[in-house]
Amino acid sequence: MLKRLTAWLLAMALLLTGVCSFAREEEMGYKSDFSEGLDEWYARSMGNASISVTEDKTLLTVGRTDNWHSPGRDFPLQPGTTYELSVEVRQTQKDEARFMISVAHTAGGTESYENLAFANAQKGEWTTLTGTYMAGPYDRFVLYVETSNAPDIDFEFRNFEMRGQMQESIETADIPALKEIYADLFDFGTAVTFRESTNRQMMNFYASQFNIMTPGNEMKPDSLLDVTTSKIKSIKDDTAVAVKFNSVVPLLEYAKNNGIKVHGHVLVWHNQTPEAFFHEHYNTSLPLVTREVMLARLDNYVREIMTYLDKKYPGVVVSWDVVNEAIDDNTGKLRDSMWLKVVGEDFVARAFEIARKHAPEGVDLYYNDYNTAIIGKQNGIYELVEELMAEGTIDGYGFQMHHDIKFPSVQQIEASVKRFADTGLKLRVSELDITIPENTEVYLKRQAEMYGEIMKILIDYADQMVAVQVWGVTDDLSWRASQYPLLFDGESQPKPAFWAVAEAG
Ligand code: 9MR
Repeated sequence: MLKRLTAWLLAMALLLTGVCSFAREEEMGYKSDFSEGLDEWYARSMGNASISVTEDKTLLTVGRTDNWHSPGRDFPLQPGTTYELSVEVRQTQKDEARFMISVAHTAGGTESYENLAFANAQKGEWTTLTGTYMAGPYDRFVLYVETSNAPDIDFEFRNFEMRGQMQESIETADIPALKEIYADLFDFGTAVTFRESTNRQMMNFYASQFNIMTPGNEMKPDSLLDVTTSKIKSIKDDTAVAVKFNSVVPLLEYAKNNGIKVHGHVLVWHNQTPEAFFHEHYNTSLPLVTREVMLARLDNYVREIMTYLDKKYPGVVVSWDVVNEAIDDNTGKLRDSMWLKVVGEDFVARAFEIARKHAPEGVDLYYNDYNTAIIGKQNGIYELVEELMAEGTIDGYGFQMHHDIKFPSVQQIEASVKRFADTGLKLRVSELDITIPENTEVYLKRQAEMYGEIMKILIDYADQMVAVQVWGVTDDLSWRASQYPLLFDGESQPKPAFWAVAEAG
């Protein structure tokens, strides 16, 4: 306690003395300059063709026999950032030839391609190609200039330009860290989306506050299930499943390299799950698969995910929402969903059984839901959780806690936390945010009070509370941005809510 108080006082002192800044903005650009040589351009996929710099300081490519025989250059592009590209090309052998700027990008060792800018170059005329490219989730980018209908012409280019607007600037006060304030009680975390996960400055800011992160969308079935490859695999075996991780890799990499824990969200959900998952040969025009095929697919899906994560990111993903939001708001029974339709009433139980079978030891499995504070729904969730406890497959319950300053009441929240704590399960708050109608001083104060009151309740249950996570960091990037629900404002400055959470700890 004394240690925490000292840290707090130190942090307050720092607050008075300075600010630290996280650069969110940086013009990044490149313009080719062949005055000293090839400027790191090289002959890529070139057969016997070759490149050289001409007396006029242009880059000349000769001896081509295929459209993709082209000069290329590596660019350290930042996934999530948009780049403007342009180049001037000239050829003297055909009346007209079509040119493209393309990118060869690599993820997990596999190279793939996109064509980004196009123009037809008339014989002997310098022609400009322009285009834009938003860098995807890849770890290597080679930009190159190729043709699409003139495999054997020589050509030259000059003024290859690339401009990107990297990251907006973050200046935030030097404030105490929630992850440190709460270190003796539970992990403190946030949700992070792909765009944020590819912005190093933003991630450094987040990591200064939080020690556990949930991908906001990037571990949901519509991100992880590779429908195209699954379809191909299903020709031989309709239970086969292919998965892909490209949109969550930036977060996993950051987490692995910076000692951040990741909470997996979510294996089974009625939302953000491709309809094709439930159909024969992953083809929505064909009938639904049988229960047996669906369970075998789920088994393969979960195994593939757990195996990949355990191999590439051992210990990083510490827990999973196995099933999310299965209970209907009005009836308190299972909601209508494809899972219910295809697998049947026990789909939640089967999902936990499968997850338990494949999860590495020590990975905690949660059922996650919202509106737990509302009694009808709470009863439904409670019954479901009890069934899972009877099967011994569940480790904990996750309260989403998407609240508003008017609803639910703090008493309702407390009663629901107590009820689930009495089960003896582990608990977590997975998606905390509190909306307000307007961004005014009065509402910000009320919001701060509610955050503080909720934190006091959660602290009372710290023995079972494993983690508390807000659903996003700054109001402008929240899923409910128009209702300012988070701890930091759109300028990344701590709000009264932040101070209330910090003070409660
Ligand atoms: O934050 C997520 C948002 O970006 C998506 O558009 C939305 C679509 O389903 O899902 C949001 O996350 C939800 C989470 O997965 C489950 N609980 C409710 C969250 C907010 O809608």
